[in-house]
Amino acid sequence: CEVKSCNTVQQTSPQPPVKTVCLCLIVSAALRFKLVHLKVPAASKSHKYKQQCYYFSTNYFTWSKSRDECRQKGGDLVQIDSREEQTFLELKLREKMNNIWDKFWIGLTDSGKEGTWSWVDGSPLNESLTFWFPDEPDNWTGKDPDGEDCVRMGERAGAPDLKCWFDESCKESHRSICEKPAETGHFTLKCV
Ligand SMILES: [Ca+2]
Ligand SMILES: [Ca+2]
Repeated sequence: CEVKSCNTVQQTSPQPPVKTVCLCLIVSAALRFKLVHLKVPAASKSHKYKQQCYYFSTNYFTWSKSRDECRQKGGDLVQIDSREEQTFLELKLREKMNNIWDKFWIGLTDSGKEGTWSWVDGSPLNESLTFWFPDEPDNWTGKDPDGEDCVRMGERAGAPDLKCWFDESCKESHRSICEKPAETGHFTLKCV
């Protein structure tokens, strides 16, 4: 039953049966309730994509402090598991950047063993699914003698073939992308 068809019934018969009116009122109320719930993710700072919620922090923190912020929100720094996910994030970051120098930490690091990249959940980086900017990672020691063990992404002008990962000193301050699974609501998956 759609509200539209209910209205049609009401228009064509001046005194519709009570049962029809009641049913229509219930359906309209249910639809309104659903719409209110659907607005929740859009109103918050989180964005839902494929049953995951993403939070784009506006704080400029070191990699560790950024990770702490994500964990306080019940998630962790983002783990990128597919080309689709990288595409979604690469496009979304372009909207989120307030400044040309805005970059975003992701949950990838080689701080455990130099050159061995792993995600924050401990899983190894799939070498056939990487989006390194050309000539990265280079573990450059020019700025920080400890080298570069944390990864950031985001190019306001877009990245050729989505390749925008740079290894950088974990002590640099950047914004970050947090990720957590969407919670199952009554009508829809919610990002809270
Ligand atoms: Ca490194
Ligand atoms: Ca680098």
